[in-house]
Amino acid sequence: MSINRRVSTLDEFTIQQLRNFPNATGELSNLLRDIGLAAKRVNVEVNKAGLVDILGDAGSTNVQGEDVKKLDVFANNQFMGVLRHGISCAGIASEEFDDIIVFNDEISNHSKYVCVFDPLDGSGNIDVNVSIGTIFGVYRRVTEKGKPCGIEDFLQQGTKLVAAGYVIYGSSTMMVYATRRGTNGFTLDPSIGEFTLSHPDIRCPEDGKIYSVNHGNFFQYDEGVKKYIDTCQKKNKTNGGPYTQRYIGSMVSDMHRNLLKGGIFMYPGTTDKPKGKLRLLYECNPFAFIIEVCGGKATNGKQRILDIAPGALHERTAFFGGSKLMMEELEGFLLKG
Ligand code: P6P
Repeated sequence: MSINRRVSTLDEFTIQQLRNFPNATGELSNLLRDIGLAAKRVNVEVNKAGLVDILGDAGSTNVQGEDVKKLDVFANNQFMGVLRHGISCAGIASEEFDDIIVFNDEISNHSKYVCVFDPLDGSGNIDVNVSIGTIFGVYRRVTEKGKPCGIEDFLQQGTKLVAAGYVIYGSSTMMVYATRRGTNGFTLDPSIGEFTLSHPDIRCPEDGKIYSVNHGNFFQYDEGVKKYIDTCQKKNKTNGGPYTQRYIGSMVSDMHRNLLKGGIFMYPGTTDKPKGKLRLLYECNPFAFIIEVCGGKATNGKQRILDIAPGALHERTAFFGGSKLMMEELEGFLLKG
């Protein structure tokens, strides 16, 4: 008997969510649809990135005489543009800007949410055709509605996130987002130009056999991290292995694979960079939120990522996140040191 599975587009899904919660204002659904729209526009340009010679390199003008923007600047402008002209967002914090961007118009000042973005994470991989992604988080503003948003709206702990997600521009383009009610993945169907529900209710397997870390920094890691990596390499059929090491150098890609298949992703602090490389607000908090909604764990090695009180927009943190049992084994090594 064929299963008549109704395919939901992102718009249909978010509207259905709204129907399920009649008290909702619809602002979050609108915001997520806005992000989906911007993602589709970014996807078009990312897919052309290999044609730089024809389209012109960033900073040049292309055959149409248009200024060619760096892709991450282009991506940033797309996400900022849809949110500025939407009804749900009072302002954004982005990797591309030193300070917050306050939209400060009558409608935006009455909006309920603010967003944090890494508009195009891993953009250094574009010229070698490796998957890259957008990472975002959504907070309910804490400043008074009717007035412009402020820095305090953005320096909230990750536990205050209302939603978080990412877009992966890979072999297919997917948008994955989590709310407290669950995590769902939508694959872009080019035939209709819509994100369609392809991965309902994503759960991170409790255990896994994939560990992701940059081995190039191995000798700069703390002893506990080195001992855990050493243990991963020694896993075999008799002790829960063998493990495989997978590290693409694109957080969205590494995290997406580990989320679906089970695994652990690590960007530890090093002697050169004790707080690591990844940014708390718009890389680590969104993924920590998604991982926890999916049943996994995420810490900085000492503290739950979502509990960290941000002190600055672009502060960095060490990041360990993934399958619950793998994280608990790692934590044992970190405790011993
Ligand atoms: P490294 C990309 O530049 C990024 O911010 C993440 O997407 C990725 O996980 C990490 O840096 C890779 O850093 O130092 O291992 O090249």
